[in-house]
Amino acid sequence: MVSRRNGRLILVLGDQLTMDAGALARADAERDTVVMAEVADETGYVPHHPQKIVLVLSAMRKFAAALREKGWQVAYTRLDDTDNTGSITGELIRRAEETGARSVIATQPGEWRLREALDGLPLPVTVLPDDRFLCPPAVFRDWAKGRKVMRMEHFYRLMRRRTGYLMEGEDPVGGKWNYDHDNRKPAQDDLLREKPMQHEPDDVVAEVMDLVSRRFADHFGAVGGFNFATTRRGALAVLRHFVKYHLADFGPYQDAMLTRDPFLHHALIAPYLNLGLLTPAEVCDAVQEAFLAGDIPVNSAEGFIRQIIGWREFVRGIYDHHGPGYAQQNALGHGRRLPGFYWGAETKMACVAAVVDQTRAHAYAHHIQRLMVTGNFALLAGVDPGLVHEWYLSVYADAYEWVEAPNTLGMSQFAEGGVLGSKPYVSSGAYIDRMSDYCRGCAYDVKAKTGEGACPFNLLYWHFLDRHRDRFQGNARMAQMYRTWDRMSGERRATVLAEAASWLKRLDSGAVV
Ligand code: FAD
Ligand code: DLZ
Ligand code: SF4
Repeated sequence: MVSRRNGRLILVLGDQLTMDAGALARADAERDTVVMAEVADETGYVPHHPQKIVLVLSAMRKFAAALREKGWQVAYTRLDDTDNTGSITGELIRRAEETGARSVIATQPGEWRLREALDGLPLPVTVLPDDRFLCPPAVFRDWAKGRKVMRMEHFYRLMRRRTGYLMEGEDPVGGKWNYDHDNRKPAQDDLLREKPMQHEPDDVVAEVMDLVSRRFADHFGAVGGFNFATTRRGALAVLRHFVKYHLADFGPYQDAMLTRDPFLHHALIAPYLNLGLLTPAEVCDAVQEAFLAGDIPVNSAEGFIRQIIGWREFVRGIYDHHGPGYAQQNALGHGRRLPGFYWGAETKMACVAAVVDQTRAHAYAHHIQRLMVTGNFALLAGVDPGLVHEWYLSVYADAYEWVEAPNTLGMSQFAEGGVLGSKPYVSSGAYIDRMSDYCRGCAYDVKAKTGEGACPFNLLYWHFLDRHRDRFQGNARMAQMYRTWDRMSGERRATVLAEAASWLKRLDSGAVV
């Protein structure tokens, strides 16, 4: 390592792999040293899916090589290096001693945990905003000021106006802000659906796969079947594939679920956006361009752009705005332990089994599977949201706390008490039956509300509403549900609650349910 006494250390974290953003954009290749480090603290804060670790480490190694090709001095630490200190701050201190650099420039880390660690570093650190996001922190702060509840739909309109995506002057294209009314079609088997791109492991990926399968053999999931792009070029190819083959049908089928097709018309780009291999702006540009060329219906283009400039930017703002400790919230006081079937133990619920199986195989499930199957079940059953959070943060290739925690604790588990969503996302089995083919192959009967073989989602739905009556019965959006519950005879309500309680008891006993 060349000594660079007048230079600075430029920290590039595993999810900051963007050439011309943040700290890298302001650094000087002639005198600064880029620090990248594979460290046990990052590979171990949750039991990440092995494919996620392979993805992050392979992408980091290739990004470091690309930086060196451009003339940067990169101090890169591999996980197995004998002098690896095991933490990002430890590696910065070691590299400062080695190079003589006396200060650090960093792009703000996504997670509060690392932001706080950098604050405690015994070196001067300049933390620059992460300018890959489309909404600057000050704009979100202004928008959020004084709001007790924050609704994505309101924020989204601000973002449409700021970015100009799908706008005609001051008005949204086609006259409506949201075309979801035209979406939400159930899935149909479609043998002609284009399959996801294949990414054959090259030498770098193969080496990391070997490392990860040795070191993380006890984690949920296997490295085999790894099928992610690990470079910017590969990520751009995935984006182009999506726009060409799937974007047109994205809107109508985004809520649909099929046992044998985990991907349907989804984009599969979240891992790349979150690593920095793609930027949100270029993704939206590609979608808008296809729309303007006349290839894409407005409901698909709008629905997709909303996910990026709406939901993705919104959850980032919420996470930042809340401050540290977001993941410790538990407004509903739920405390059940996470059932073993989330980690692959047997369950008779075909929907849960299908989502967990594909999660293990691909480190992927789409939004409605996360929200309305595994998330819905955990909420209905009253699982400790901290454990649910840890599961989502572990098992998905796109999972980073800033995006995962608001989705899990805020949207899915109602653990922050309704700041992000006006009502909990709970449903009985009927919703899953309408949107998927899961119920056809299930040991339970989705039509049965009580009795032998009744779908657990049906029982637990009423159990949830009943046990949280004080909190939710005044919520206008839930009034209809309580009216339906109250119209049932006292005897029927007692049967539902007793059967739900006994089902939960079997769950807690470890029986296969
Ligand atoms: P598509 O369905 O094709 O959507 C396109 C893009 O929109 C995604 O790539 C993503 O960047 C963005 N997007 C869509 N919905 C959201 C959302 N709610 N929040 C933020 N961005 C969104 N997304 C993550 O990126 N990381 C996570 O850790 C994560 N955890 C989640 C946990 C739960 C409980 C839930 C309900 C959702 C979570 N999401 C998370 C949001 C969403 O499920 C994923 O972004 C999406 O499934 C990724 O697959 P895709 O790229 O095929 O997305
Ligand atoms: C997710 C992850 C993993 C598995 N490993 C590393 C690593 O070894 N080194 C690194 O710099 N980053 C890694 N990451 C991404 C970080 O966890 C991520 O930067 C923080 O969660 C902040 O968002
Ligand atoms: Fe899931 Fe109930 Fe349908 Fe079975 S019957 S797949 S448990 S919703």
